[in-house]
Amino acid sequence: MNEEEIYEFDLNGYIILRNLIPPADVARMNEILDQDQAGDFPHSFQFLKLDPMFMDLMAHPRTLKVMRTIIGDWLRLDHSYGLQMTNQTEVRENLHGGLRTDQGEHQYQWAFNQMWNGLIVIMYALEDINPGDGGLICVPGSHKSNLNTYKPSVDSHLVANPSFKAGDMLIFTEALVHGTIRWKSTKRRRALLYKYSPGYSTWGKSAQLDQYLDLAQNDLQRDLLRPPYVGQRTPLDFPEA
Ligand SMILES: O=C(O)CCC(=O)C(=O)O
Repeated sequence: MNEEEIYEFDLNGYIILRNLIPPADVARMNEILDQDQAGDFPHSFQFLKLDPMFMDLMAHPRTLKVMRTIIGDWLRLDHSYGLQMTNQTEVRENLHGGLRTDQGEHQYQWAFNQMWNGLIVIMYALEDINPGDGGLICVPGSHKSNLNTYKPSVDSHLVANPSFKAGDMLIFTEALVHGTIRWKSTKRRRALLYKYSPGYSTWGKSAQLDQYLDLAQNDLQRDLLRPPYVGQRTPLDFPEA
């Protein structure tokens, strides 16, 4: 991340980076998901096992470069899932997360001239999200809020509904107050979420990652699937971005 990007992430608790997934790959991923869902349209779904391209995305060199700045050299995949909605999808509109919620795991701190984070979300859009479409909402800057007993209402002027295009990624810290509102567009929402943790911690049950080990195609992918530990942990061998 360059200084401008770090400034933006520090200021807001999230940032959008453009053109991560080429259009042909977005189309192929949508095809694979449509085929797998066979006419159903679950709000949340699993996808990592469906095709090697999803494992490749987990280890995307540009993504890992950004994660290195945000989390550090010792990082791991925590869990992944997809989200999709239509304007018929029932949602409990909400804001959740925030600094030191979830047993203190969601963290955001600067020390020794670098940021320190807990669970980080990468949300890749597989369909465009236009202004006012709904879906993900957040309170920019709330990852540094000093009042953890208060959350604004979902329609507060403090709440943003970021828009970004298919193939772009939005990165946010779970220390950011965020949530979901109803999807309003006549087109569907679909996004892939990959969540990364520091190498020493886990949010999900880390044994759930074992099922993906056989699908890992190289040491980098295997290293991303390691359970959390500290002693003798080696940093990732980061690829050229
Ligand atoms: O994108 C959404 O609708 C909500 C995502 C969310 O709450 C999360 O990733 O923790």
